[in-house]
Amino acid sequence: MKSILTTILLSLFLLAFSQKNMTPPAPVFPVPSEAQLAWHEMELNAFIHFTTNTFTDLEWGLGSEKESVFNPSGVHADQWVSVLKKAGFKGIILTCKHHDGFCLWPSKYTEHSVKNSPYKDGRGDIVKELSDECKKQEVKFGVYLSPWDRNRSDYGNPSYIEYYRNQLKELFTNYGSIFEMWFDGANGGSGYYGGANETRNVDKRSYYDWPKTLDFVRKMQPNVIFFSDAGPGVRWCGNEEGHVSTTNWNMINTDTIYAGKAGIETLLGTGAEDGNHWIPAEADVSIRPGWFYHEREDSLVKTPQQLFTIYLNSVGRGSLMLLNVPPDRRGFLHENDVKALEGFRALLNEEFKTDIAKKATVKVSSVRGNAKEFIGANLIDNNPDSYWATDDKVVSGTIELDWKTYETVKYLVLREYIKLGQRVKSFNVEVLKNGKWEKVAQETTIGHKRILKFDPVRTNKIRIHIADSRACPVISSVQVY
Ligand code: FUL
Repeated sequence: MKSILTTILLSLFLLAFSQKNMTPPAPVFPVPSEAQLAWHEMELNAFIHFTTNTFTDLEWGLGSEKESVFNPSGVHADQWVSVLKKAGFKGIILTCKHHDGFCLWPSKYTEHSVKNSPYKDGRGDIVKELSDECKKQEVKFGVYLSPWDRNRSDYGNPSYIEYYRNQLKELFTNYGSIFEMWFDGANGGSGYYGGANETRNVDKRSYYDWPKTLDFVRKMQPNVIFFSDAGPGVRWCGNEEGHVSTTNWNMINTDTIYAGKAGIETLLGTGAEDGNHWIPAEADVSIRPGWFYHEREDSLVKTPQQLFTIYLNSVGRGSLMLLNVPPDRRGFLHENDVKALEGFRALLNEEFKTDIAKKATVKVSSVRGNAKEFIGANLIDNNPDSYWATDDKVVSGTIELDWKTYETVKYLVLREYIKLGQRVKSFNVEVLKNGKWEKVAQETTIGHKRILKFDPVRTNKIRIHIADSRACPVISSVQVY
């Protein structure tokens, strides 16, 4: 009887003990919102730059262009979406209004729009055509509405802000769900301004009254992600070449930055380990030298290899690649751009074809509470919701993958479980070569995804050593190609 009682007590004690250790790691703040998590998962988004510039061969229209210059022989939004979707892009952001102020939808607040152009005899609405097509082909739709408007006579006055908000209302109530809203930091300077032809500079910090404008939009669509230099949804990465820093924190201190502030490019690329808000970097880049279509750039379309390098330097550093592919005057994505995108997709498929981590034996230095919820095998189980974690006080650790035979290793892909915050500060990678461990990488952050490319190496063991972390490391996956 006594021994039964002892057994029961012991079991209860063990149960309580193991329950305690099964507790998942507490989040390290700040953490991403649901909408930001969904944004991270997209990885590849496309930009469409299309306006009067496509026909005047400019990059920044003055705002004085006649509506009649906007004259595409067609608008083949079905082709834009199908080409981009096939290449793996999950969302498309359209320049509904660029700096020239010309609107691709028939806004009732201005005459400077498609409604006064020859396109469909003024009955066209390109925002509708593209958003409908996105819905049909299940690609997310986003909008770019330039805060700077070189056409408006009242740009610089309070009434322009009301105009801008009225336009946001049109976009956010008439075209279905919008996943991202792009607020370009470029604003203020010379322009037509309703015939004034002068230079106008606004106080970028206060003129737009962003908090109020964003609240206004959130009331219409609460899940929208706001892009601007400084967020608050996602931040600019500090350059337009499609790369973020190798150290890339998803956090940044919002009290030190604002949209349009000069000299913050480096900070935007790295983020800040002690940042008080989760505002990940988005890497915007064009497939051509310019953002708008120019025939003279037909031979300058980036090659699949260049696009792949951009992918490694953006997505592969925990960021998102926002690639601009501008339609031409026929309203098509040009054949050269389509070919480059097909080549890019083929390269991605080829380089990341077989994940050899799946057939490896995983050894880890320690497991949180020795609980099966947090074991090393979770790293290769293809389940984004499972992860390997250590005990709270353990902020370093090792993951080793062993294969039965020699393999050629070219890429290592790591992911942190960012729902609980970004943690890893420093790690290195070694491979076993001729019986000796050889260091092939010394790196800092991981984040949503980190892809390391090596000179192909033959090995049967790879070891990832996390040297330091803001709290116990929480790693959701390891892939090897
Ligand atoms: C910049 C703009 O000035 C370019 O024309 C383009 O729209 C790019 C995405 O953002 O700031």
